[in-house]
Order: sequence, then structure tokens, then C-alpha cells
Amino acid sequence: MMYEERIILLHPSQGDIFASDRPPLGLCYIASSLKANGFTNVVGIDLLNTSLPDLYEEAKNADIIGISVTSRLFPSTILLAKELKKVNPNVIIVLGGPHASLNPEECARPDQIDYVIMGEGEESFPRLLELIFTNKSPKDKIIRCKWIKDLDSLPFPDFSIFPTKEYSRMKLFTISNLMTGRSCPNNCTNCQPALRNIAGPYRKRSVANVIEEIRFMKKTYNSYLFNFADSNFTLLKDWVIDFCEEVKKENIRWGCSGCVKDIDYEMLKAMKDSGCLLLSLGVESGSQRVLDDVLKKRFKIEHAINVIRWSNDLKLRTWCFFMIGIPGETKEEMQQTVDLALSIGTNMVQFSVGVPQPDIEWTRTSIEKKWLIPHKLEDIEKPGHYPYNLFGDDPWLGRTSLFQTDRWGPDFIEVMKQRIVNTFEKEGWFRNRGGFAFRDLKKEAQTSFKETFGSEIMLFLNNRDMKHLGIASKLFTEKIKGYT
Ligand code: B12
Ligand code: SF4
Repeated sequence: MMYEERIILLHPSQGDIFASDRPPLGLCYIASSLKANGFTNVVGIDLLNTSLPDLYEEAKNADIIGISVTSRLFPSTILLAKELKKVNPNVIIVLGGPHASLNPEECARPDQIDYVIMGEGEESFPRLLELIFTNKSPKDKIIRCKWIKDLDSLPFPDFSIFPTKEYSRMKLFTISNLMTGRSCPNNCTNCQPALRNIAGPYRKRSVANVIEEIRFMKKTYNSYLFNFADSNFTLLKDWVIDFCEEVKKENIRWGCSGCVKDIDYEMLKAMKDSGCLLLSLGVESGSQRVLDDVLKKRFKIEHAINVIRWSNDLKLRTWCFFMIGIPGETKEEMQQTVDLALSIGTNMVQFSVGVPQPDIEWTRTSIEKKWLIPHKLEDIEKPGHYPYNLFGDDPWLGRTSLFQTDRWGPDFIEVMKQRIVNTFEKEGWFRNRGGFAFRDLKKEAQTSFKETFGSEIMLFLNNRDMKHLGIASKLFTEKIKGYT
């Protein structure tokens, strides 16, 4: 059956700090499934590229607006939904995405929200729309998905609903976003059980299916740079090695996020040989006790040091993530983290402050121990109340911790933040939007232009960083011409 009703898929992120250089993958997956199920009138709107007045104009003619919402974006999304209902009282608003999966009751409470879908939308959203358009609307506002068993059975995400050209660095390089598996079976306390409630049980696509999508992206969008958005790309060694064998033939460059625990030299070498330019790793803490007892990470610090050393030997660039302000750690342990970040030898570090995200173990523990400073969800939109990336952008320096533990509280986190800034700047690190970049970024950038047309630099520098470095877009354009 074909349906002509107009469906808007909305990504409500308006802030520059969270600006992404990639179209929202989840909504692109939903778009292709909608089209495969006969819903042909689908548009994507991303508030990074569309103004609010333009959104309201579009909303006047919409039948359905499906919004993807993270916890951080929930309060502003509800305000947005109110405005959308004002311009079009008949429109049906459906919420999906991480916060809808974690907190469906909260999402369903406002009158403006008609339905909430928990979990994956590829099957559940078209099914809901079929019911609505055939006058069989479900009575219950909250709908729970059935997790998709075979990811290979899904149509590839449809990026064409978004203005793909707008998602680029300096309007020159686009990074294609692709996912080879969903969720993660590990049980780190900074992440679970929320991740499995959002993304379901761990599932992996076949190598052949991923390669087919890469070929499709190359043909359709002239893609050359890929980011594998998996939470944990390196989990299955045999899969990674097989994949590297195949992807080598495609002559692409790529980046991914991995977990220290599963990585060895053989895997790193296969990755580097097949075009991997950047590996992001959650090292998180410089204290073995925190890694073992608090975060349940299941790797030794020595192993993390080896992974970075091997990567450096292979000239595979790494980007390590660290956290301070973890409920249960001591002040000394925070300092050990700073020391490790400085000495481990990675190309880039990023610091975050622990946050009370919904449905993760340390939030539950903090509630039990009365360590959580009372706050309203609305507060997370106010400066100073929702600390994420510690040095994500200058305004973040004003953000603070929401934990008052028996050993430290927000005041000490402020001291640590300043100490980290001073330490890294004194060592000559270039501070960028997401943490601290190379010690000698300018030299690295020039080398990388020779080696790979600067593409790995593009994987993690934004336009402002490039300007700061004085990397002229003219030089860049010439280099790219050499490639295309
Ligand atoms: C890649 C990624 C990013 C990329 C996104 C790139 C892009 N443009 O696609 C970047 C780096 C930009 C990013 C940023 C952030 N991220 Co992020 N990210 C991820 C990651 C690893 C994968 C997301 C993904 O692509 N999934 C694949 C698709 C298929 O799944 P999906 O997006 O969830 O969509 C499916 C369902 O949720 C549902 N669905 C989604 N939207 C809708 C809408 C409707 C109407 C319906 C019916 C269904 C539906 O159907 C989709 C298809 O099955 C997830 C972890 C994970 N594995 O899910 C974290 C994750 C989503 N991110 C998270 C966070 C916290 C952030 C940041 C706040 C971090 C920061 N410090 O800045 C920002 C904020 C983003 C924002 N605007 O709110 C958290 C969210 C937790 C929460 N409670 O909200 C997660 C779960 C990681 C974690 N374990 O903590 N992220
Ligand atoms: S390995 Fe990464 S994705 Fe998996 S549970 Fe731990 S933090 Fe989450």
C-alpha cells in the first residue's frame, strides 16, 4: 500500500556545541524503512541547518512529525513540540531515540506528544503509521519495539532526506556515517544498562553487507572518508580482521571507536593497513582501582599504554577519552588520570566530567548514597548545570558537577578543571573544541597533508580549529583536487 501523508523526521539539536558533521543516522534508517513500507512523502529536518521559522512553515503541511530525542535535548524538544502543535494542531507528534527508550513515561506525559516509541524505529514506526492512517490508532501512547534480529535485512540508511552537502568540514570533506553493529555486551557502569535499553541486544552485520553499503556510498556520494559510529567497533577480533581484508580493496580512509580490552597489535596492524586513520578509545581513568571496581572496565592500564605505543609505532593516530568526577573515585585518583592522559602518548585527549545520565549504574548508586545534587531536568539546559565535555567549548568551562560525594563535590571539580587546563597548556598542547589536540599540531597537519591529504586531521578538527591553525582552504582544495 502507498501512503501520501507528509512525514517530517526531525533532529532537534540547535546548539553549535553539539553540531555534528554527519546526518543523524537513526532518522536516516527510519527514512529508508518508511520508504520501503510505502511512505513516500518523507522529509528530514535538522535544526542545525534549518531555521525555526522554516520548520514551522514545513510543519503546517505535515501529518506526522517524528522527533529523535536524547536526554539532553528532552526539555527543549518539549518546548518545540508545543510550538509545532500551535502552528498545526492536527499534526501527530511521535518521540523516539535514546530518551524515549529510557524514560518513556516522562516523554509521554506532555499533551503535545501523541506517541512514544521505545527502541528501534525501523519496524515499529511504519507499523504505527499504518494503524494511524487506517483509523486504527493505538490507545496506548507508549509503544515498545521488537529488536531487529538480522541487521543485514535492513535497507541502507537514506541520507538523501537531509541536505548531505551541508554536513561537511569547510564544505570540502564529508564524512560518511555508517554502523557495523548495534549496542555492546559489556557492562561498564558509565554506560549500562542504558545503552542496551536504547540500542537493544548486541548484534553485528556481516562484513559483506557493510562492504556493500560502503560501495553504495562511494557510488552515490563519492564518499572517501568513513566514520564507523559503533559504540564498540573492536569487540570481535575475527570480524575486524576479516573486515580489514575486504575494506582494503575499497581504498577508503576511516575512523572508529574501540574498547582497549579487545585490541592487540595484530588488530591494529590490520586496521592501519586497510585505511584506518583514527582510533578513539575510552581509557577513562589513570587508576586501576577505578577501572576495576568503579567502572568495571576489565582492562589493565598497562594494556592501554601498550595499545597506544603499538598505534604510535604503526602511525595510527589515537584519540583517548578520560573522565573525572566519577562517583566513587578519590581526588588522588583524578590526578592519576590527568597524569596518565599527559604521559600515555596519544595524539589527542578529551576530558569529560561524570554526569548523572538516566539509567546508568553510577546514577543509581549516587541516588542510593545521596550523592546526587537535586536538579530538575530543565536545569540541564542552563549553563553550569549539565557538565559534559569538560573543555568541549569555552562555555563548558563554566559547567560543573552534579555530584557531592563523601570525598569531593563541584568545588573540587572546578579546581581540577583549571589544573587540567594549566597542565596541558604548559606542555604546549593545542586546545580544541573537544579536548586537547596534538602537541605540535601544525607540524602534524603538514605531514598529514603529504600523507593523506590532511584527511585524518579533518576527522576531528572543526572550521574554527582550521582557521586557528592557519590552514588555508586554498591549499586544502588543491590537495583534494590531487585526489579526486
Ligand atoms: C554516533 C553517536 C553520536 C554522534 C552522532 C552522529 C550522527 N549524526 O549520527 C555524535 C558524536 C554527534 C554524538 C553526540 C552526542 N551524543 Co551520542 N552517540 C552516538 C552513538 C555511539 C551511536 C548513535 C547511532 O548512530 N546509533 C545508530 C542508530 C541506528 O540508532 P539511534 O540513533 O538510536 O536510532 C534508532 C532508535 O533510537 C530509534 N529512533 C531514533 N530516533 C527516532 C525518532 C523516532 C520518531 C522514532 C520512532 C524512533 C527513533 O530508531 C532508530 C533506528 O533504529 C550512541 C550510542 C548507541 N550505540 O546508540 C551515542 C549516544 C546516543 N550519545 C549519547 C550522548 C550523551 C551524546 C552527547 C550528549 C555527547 C556530548 N558530550 O556531546 C552528544 C549530543 C547529541 C545530541 N544532539 O543530543 C548517549 C545518549 C544518552 C542519553 N541518555 O540521551 C548515547 C546513547 C551514548 C551513551 N552510551 O551514553 N553521538
Ligand atoms: S565497552 Fe564502551 S560501549 Fe561497551 S559497555 Fe563499555 S562503555 Fe559502553
